[in-house]
Amino acid sequence: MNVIDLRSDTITRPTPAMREAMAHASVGDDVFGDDPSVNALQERSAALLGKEAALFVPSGTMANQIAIRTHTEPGDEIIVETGAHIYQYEGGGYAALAGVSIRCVDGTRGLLDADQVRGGIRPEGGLSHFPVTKLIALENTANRGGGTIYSPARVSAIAGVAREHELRLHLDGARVFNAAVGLGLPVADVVAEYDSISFCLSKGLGAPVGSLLVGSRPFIDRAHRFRKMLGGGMRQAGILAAGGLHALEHHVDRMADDHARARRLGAALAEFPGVTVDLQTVETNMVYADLGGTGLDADGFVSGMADRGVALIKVSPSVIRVVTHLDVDDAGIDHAIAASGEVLGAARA
Ligand code: TLP
Repeated sequence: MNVIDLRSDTITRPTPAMREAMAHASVGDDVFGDDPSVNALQERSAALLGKEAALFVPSGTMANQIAIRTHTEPGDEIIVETGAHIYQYEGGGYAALAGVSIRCVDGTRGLLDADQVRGGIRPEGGLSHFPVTKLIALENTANRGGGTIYSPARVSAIAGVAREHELRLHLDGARVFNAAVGLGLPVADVVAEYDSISFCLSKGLGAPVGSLLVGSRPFIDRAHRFRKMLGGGMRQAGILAAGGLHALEHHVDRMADDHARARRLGAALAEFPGVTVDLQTVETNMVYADLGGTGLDADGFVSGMADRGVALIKVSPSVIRVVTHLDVDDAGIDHAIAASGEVLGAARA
């Protein structure tokens, strides 16, 4: 059976044209700084984002962890929204690798506002009792928020608070190109206020491996040392970088199709009795649906869909997530909608 895989946008396989670009990539030893394809990808990424420099790393998790380590010292504290990938899904790396604590702040639909951020900043002084707030890390798009987008105005207000308190501002931009396409803005405008940005080639952009950490030249120079420390120096990584360069060239604008498909799927799911979808959160390529009123839990729905050739994931006992991407087309979405109807209909019968 040809499975419609909606578990994540990380599951895409390289297209024939991407494989061609990768097969012919010029390579060298990147630990010596000698890989022309890695160097080209780093330069292209920095230029696209309007920053001085970039560093190619194996994963989004490593990019975030290097950023945290580079911006902080052990005993510092960082502020994130409670659903943030950095807090929920990176194995506690902030504590283990950087020795920092996290202050989680509840936002709305995964997004913080300036007042919420201000409320999370530790007072200065205080008889040395408090950890030192050093970094604010936002996520755009916000995965657990539903793939929601920060407006530039909201980011500017938060950046103002950061400046007021001399804090650094990092973006977990695993899906920042989805945000840029969703906003209809150049990605440089979306990231202008941040001191550092991580973004992933291996999600909506459809490359097989790799992420970039982007920022000022001194920041990236320091980050380079931590990449080595974590074992992220990858030698002839130009084969991977070539896939990334191809993705930046050919796979950005097409994300609008993924967003339209997610909206169509979200609207269809919301029509089924007992299913709740907050359609305001469906701004990019994700849909979270609560099956609370259907008589079926998330496990039951996931397994019924698997029987019909549709893969998706459970995120809580009653909530499932679907993600659209390069490897799913309109017919795949039609099939997923029809399969949902069958599974939910069978549960009611
Ligand atoms: N997200 C994955 C899972 O780990 C949850 C997914 O399927 O969505 N930041 C954000 C916002 C992410 O969503 C992810 C991956 C990462 C960072 C980490 O990227 P990788 O998997 O490359 O380490």
